[in-house]
Amino acid sequence: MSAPWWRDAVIYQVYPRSFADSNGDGVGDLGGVIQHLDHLADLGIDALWLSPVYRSPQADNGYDISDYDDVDPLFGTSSQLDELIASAHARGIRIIMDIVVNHTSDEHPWFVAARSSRTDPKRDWYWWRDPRDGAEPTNWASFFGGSAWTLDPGTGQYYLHLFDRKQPDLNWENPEVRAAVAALMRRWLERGVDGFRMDVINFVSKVPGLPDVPGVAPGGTGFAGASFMNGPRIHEFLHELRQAVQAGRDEPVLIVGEMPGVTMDEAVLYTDPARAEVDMVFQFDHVAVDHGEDKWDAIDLDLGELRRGLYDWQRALDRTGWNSLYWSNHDQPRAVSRFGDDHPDWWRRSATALATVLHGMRGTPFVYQGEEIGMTDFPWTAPHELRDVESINQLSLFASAGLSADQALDRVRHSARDNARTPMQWAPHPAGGFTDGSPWIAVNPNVDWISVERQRDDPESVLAHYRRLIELRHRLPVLSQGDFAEIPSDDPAVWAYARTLGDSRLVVIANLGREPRVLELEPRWAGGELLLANGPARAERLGRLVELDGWDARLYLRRGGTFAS
Ligand code: ISL
Repeated sequence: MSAPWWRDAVIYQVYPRSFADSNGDGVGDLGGVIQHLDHLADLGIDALWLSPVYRSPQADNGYDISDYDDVDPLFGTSSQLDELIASAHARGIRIIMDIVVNHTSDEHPWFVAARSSRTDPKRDWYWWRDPRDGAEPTNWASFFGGSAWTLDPGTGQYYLHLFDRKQPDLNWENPEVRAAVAALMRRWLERGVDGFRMDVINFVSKVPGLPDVPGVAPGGTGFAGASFMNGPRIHEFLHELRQAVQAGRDEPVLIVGEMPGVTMDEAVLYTDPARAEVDMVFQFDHVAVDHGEDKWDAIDLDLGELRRGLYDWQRALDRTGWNSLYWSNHDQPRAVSRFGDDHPDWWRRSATALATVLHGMRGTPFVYQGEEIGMTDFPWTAPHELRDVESINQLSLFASAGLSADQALDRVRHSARDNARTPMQWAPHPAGGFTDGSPWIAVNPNVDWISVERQRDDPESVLAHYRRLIELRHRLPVLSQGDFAEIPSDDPAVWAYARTLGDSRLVVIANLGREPRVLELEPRWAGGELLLANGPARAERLGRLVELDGWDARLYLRRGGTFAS
């Protein structure tokens, strides 16, 4: 059987609210995505993951869905979505829908019915509990701050929400819920989409009884991950869903599971094709390296730990299963500011070096909108600039803990999801070419020097480098299929590895820092020809001593060798 299409593909994430606004209301929309499809075709990507555009009260920017079959008027119309699917397909770009089914909006008709009475047939589609001693039934915390339980005054019971109170969790123990999820996914396949990214999908099997977090007093809140991450029935649920979604279809449907808290061992099970669950997972190890106690506790980046984590994932899924590869998405700060160096002197080279080390690995690379032009974090100066419910809740929690507004902002700025959500920088204009109106969130002031327009025809640009990496992924089987082997280096900033397939060997070498460095290679890694570099090519042929400038990154290819595996 031939490999499924995503094994040599690159997927691009569009966060529509921040991509392009076609009607001047300041919010990105489907018309804007359609207008900019040529940018994606020019980049060469294979599929577009569309963050949610369904009907939604927008409590969490669309990750709170009130109608899975309709488009929110904020983003356009259902027929525009059909037009997007057709126009993307006409350019050879597949469409991956973002499906959020751990929870719905509290305004979804299912929840409206469920809360209408304790005996409503939909009551058991969600999680309800009586108060305990007049307060929350368990000590679980919500990801967005505070308790994971909210009292429904009408029926006198609490409902569970791992995220905002406007995002009640569905009860997947109820087979009707699982059938409804499969049915809505099948309807999207009928409309022509090619796959799904499933939001926090490893949260849907909760530990029976929803036990308290040990060591946290009743009324307190603690992280209850052990009770809902990779829960007891998760593999059964995902296998059942896969069967239902794939039934009667020849073309494999891509399912990417977003899985906070997934371990490497679990990921092997989730992505083993023989088990028919999901095709790849988004793991979170490498995006937690700079978190201390929690994401608001920013600690210095340890490059060695970052490297070890990514290499460990490469090794863990080398025989069975498949990796996703990402630096950024709509929940993470911008990669060049976080893992790279966004000082103007180093910005271009660090953005391209990061791209090179990620796109050289085995797995399916994801590019988040704006990453391909090296967009950076936003220089937040005041709390009112932030829009995200998570940051806003956190600012008030810090205020209640006695922090000043400035101190609270300083704690939130590094991990604020809004860093990723400022408008796409199309052109060097104040509104970035994003809107003719007033943008819903500020445009980064560096739009005068970072934009698609400034990079489109520049062969040295970040954009051009991404284009080349994507083209190589399509062209070189060793890049899509080759084995991964670490090339050891004691220096945490020097990243090196090899990919091998048959008689081809690709060697990736990068310096993730400003200081020049030298890497001494064992003879077996030397000998390739330079294929791609992000700066002046110092060596056309890979020798044993590799001198690296600051943020230097190179790919060498050797063909016709005999390589021990
Ligand atoms: O950023 C986070 C909170 O600190 C992450 O834990 C994030 O919430 C987690 O990755 C799950 O994200 C997904 O589900 C959320 C939604 O807000 C995110 O945008 C989505 O990607 C709830 O639907």
